[in-house]
Amino acid sequence: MENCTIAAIATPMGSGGIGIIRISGRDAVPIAASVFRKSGRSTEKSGFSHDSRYQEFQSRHFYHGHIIDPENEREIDEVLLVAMKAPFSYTREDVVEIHAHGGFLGLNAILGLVLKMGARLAQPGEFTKRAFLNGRIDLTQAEAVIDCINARTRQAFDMAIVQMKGGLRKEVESIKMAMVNVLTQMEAVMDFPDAVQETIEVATLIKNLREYAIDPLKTMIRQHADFYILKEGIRVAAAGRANVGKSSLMNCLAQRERAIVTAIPGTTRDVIEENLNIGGIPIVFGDTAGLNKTDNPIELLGIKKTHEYLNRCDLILFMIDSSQPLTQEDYEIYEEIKKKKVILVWNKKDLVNNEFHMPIPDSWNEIRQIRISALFEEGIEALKDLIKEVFLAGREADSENWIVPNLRHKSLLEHGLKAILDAEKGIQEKMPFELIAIDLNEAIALLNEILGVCVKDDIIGNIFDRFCIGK
Ligand SMILES: Nc1nc2c(ncn2[C@@H]2O[C@H](COP(=O)(O)OP(=O)(O)OP(=O)(O)O)[C@@H](O)[C@H]2O)c(=O)[nH]1
Ligand SMILES: [Mg+2]
Repeated sequence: MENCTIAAIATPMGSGGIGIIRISGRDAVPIAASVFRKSGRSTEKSGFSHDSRYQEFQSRHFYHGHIIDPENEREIDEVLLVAMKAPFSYTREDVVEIHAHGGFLGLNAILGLVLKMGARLAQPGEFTKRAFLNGRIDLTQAEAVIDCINARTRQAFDMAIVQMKGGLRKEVESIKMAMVNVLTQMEAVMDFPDAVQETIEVATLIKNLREYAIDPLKTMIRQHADFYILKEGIRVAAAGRANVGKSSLMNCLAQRERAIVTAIPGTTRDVIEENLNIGGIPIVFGDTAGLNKTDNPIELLGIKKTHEYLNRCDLILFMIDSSQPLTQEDYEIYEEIKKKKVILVWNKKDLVNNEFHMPIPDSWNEIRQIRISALFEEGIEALKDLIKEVFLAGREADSENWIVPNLRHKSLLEHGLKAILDAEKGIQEKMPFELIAIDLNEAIALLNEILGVCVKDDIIGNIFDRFCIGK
């Protein structure tokens, strides 16, 4: 692996109490030392050797001092510096963190000096990539780091933490171990066919495969299907004709005046999005333009955008004004969205008698319905419960069992399962053990790919590209 020293600002851009510059690699300590003057030390120039600079800093001790530009002795900032020497660091390389004042210009000036002294600017995720390549974490744990940073709900965060602590890895390793055991038994048969063959019971092999590999794999695949949504979230849109109360509902859910509400039809033009947490599901909620017949060119542009947006949504809240008869537009909207997941939301229930039910076409009765008043914030909690119900169908995630594979894992788990099922069939049909071993070895290779063993560079590249710089 490339072992040059890398550096980046590890804290977010913008102003804050402190900001951290992180340096990792063989020369991290001497590079940091060359721009740092410990408190209490006179203006001596840092003409030390690599080794003496290295020894100057004890691992995991904080040093107070100043960042000095070695070219002109100009003081840049008052900082704390900590060195974490290999292998006891995030990357397993020598790592130095400079804790400076948080402000883009100051941090950038320090980073500039560090780069001038020989470090290279880190790419997104490069610190975590080094932690992975140096064997400190496996690929599932590296993926969990990005999930943890991006988590928008407590549940998503908890899942990321479980994975970061190796939850998924342990599960995958135990399945691999089960297959290695079966393979070992089978190899013994291949090596000493006469002596051992009789002693291996086909039923035992199959029982072991099912109990320790097939069932756990199926559980993990199901966990993905059931709870992946809590990790990834969904896109929900409010759709309907003008003035039915889409923006009012958006404001209700966001608990702030996110969108303009007026009694004039065609108020909303652009799609307005808001991040929400509904029952633990991360939701991007989109308020859309009313789907009306209009000649207004601006409204028409909004309507075009709305059609595109609805197409990309996981759930559509089809809003109807309870106080008015259905119109041709309502029917047309239903026809457009009926192939998607839809909840029929009868808004403005405050304007009608509780007993009143607008007649609707039979086919509409198949979709879930709810009555609300966005203006008076009535029925909103029930609507949130219904959204959760539509996606989780009453399944409550067991917080101690937050192992939720992502799409990449799921696909490998499915292929692995298929290979093991083939092996199971092979055993049942008393096929030659060599052939069964091919399937089991393939399954092991697929599981290894989840952990990042022998995985292609472009896959690793794709994963780390999702990171931010400095992580
Ligand atoms: N009585 C009553 N009025 C409501 C309710 N929800 C919205 N309204 C009113 O209906 C009007 C239109 O509301 P909006 O939220 O702007 O409707 P919209 O669907 O976003 O409209 P467009 O953006 O024009 O498509 C406003 O005067 C709201 O105050 C409700 O539950 N009850
Ligand atoms: Mg609106």
